[in-house]
Amino acid sequence: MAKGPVFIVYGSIVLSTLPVISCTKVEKKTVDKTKPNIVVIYLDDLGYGDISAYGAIGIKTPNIDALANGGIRFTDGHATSATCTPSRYGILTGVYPWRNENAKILPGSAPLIIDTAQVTIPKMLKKNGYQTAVIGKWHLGLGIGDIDWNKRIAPGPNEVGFDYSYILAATQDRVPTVFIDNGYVDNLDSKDPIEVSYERNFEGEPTGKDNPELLTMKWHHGHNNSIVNGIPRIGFMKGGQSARWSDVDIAYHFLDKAKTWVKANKNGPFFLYYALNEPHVPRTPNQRFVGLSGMGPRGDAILEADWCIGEFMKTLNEEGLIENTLIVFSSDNGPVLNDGYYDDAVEKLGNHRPTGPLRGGKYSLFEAGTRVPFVTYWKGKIKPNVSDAMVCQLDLLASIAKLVRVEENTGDSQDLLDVFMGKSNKGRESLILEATSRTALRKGDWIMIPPYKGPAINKETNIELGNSEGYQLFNLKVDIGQQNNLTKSNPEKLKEMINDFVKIRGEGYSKIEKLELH
Ligand code: NG6
Ligand code: CA
Repeated sequence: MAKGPVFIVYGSIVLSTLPVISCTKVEKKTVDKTKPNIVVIYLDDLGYGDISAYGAIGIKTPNIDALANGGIRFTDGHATSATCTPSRYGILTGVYPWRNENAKILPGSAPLIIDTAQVTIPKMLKKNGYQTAVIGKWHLGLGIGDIDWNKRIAPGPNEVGFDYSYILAATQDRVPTVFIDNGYVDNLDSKDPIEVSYERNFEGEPTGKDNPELLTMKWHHGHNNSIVNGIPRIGFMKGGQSARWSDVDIAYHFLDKAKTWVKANKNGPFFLYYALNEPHVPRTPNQRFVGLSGMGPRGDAILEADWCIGEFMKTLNEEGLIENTLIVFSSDNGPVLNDGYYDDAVEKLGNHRPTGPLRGGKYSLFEAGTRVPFVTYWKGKIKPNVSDAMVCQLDLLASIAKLVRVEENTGDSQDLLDVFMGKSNKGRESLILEATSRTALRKGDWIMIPPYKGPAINKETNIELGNSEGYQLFNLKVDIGQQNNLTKSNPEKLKEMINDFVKIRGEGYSKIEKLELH
């Protein structure tokens, strides 16, 4: 929380033109220019083609566009993974998620997967005088197993560097459907304790599977356990009635918390990880946004998130923080339409292409799995531009360390501060991409996907996963849609890519079946 008095801050030029008023004491706060505020705005399952600044035609996202067009719009920016938990692990720790075998999509009751001794962006910044907060979706586990949701839940975000945490534990479709405020379930009535299980139902509690008559949203695959607000979820819960969230108010609630926290910490420096839940399932836009996109709840949820970002930016502006705040905007993985509920995402899509020109989607090793909207914005400091440099969310840790002049690196995270600031176009040379524990190598314009067993297309989500019996090699410069497998015509390149891949992946590669190269 804010400490000390609130000072009026004048830039030196303005100050020198001010008339000297003898009896008014003007206190000048020295703004530490080496310590700007940093805000990461992180969406959930937003695709490369989902916002107008990235080419969407059927949907208008003016507030995200303002960031993208007023900052650097990266065309080759990546999440570390094609699903949530590993990407969030990567962005906060600067470590490849495939190094941590627990960095997989987690149930709501899973233990914390970040080691409390590990470096994280908030921890590094906190040590250097920052106030730090996470508001929104967590999905990195809590506690050490067997959580009692009626007591303080720890370790969690507060134990890995966040001074303040206001989160939903996992996902909107997983229990417990409650907010957690600095480790305590918010609004919990001790006379109605909350119980959670991912193994079995609590006696007498209705489920999506057995009680379809109670549902306001129908499940398509998975999502047939406990029912909260008419929506069937993953996992079982009981009690905690007063603490249960209202699905249609989640976006507002997090926005409100984010604005309040920024105002209370405006004297900075601060780091806010604002992790919106949209457009992840179940898509429950507030009434104000229902029907606005013409694409059903998925499109409406994107418009709602865009509006929240606009409101949040207004707060930064009103508080005079906009010129001293670096904003990073991105998404945790690529898009999916049918992720387990009937919500018209497929039926009402029209001409909209959530993946833009890319192949695959969430869960996929093809580009649309990890290539996501990625923007850096800093009014007055970053000149608007478009960058084709390859960058990854993994690189924020080392780059932010450089920005605030501290020595910190993890080996995996690369210092790309100049690229993020628009001073250089030299991004990463190579990057390991991950999707549901499978990995591939990106190097320059090339991507090599090793052979993986498993279906080519997931029948439920209808997404091409990137599995194939043989190696796949694409040159993205001429084939962004990954249509031409060049393994046969470029055996030398393939060999080089396999060698580099094995060098980085090490023993993890043993899981992959090596096929003969012809
Ligand atoms: C999957 C869920 C999906 C979503 C995903 C996590 C089923 C059938 N599917 O297991 O709906 O919750 O996990 O998404 O249950 S993520 O964006 O948090 O990675
Ligand atoms: Ca996600």
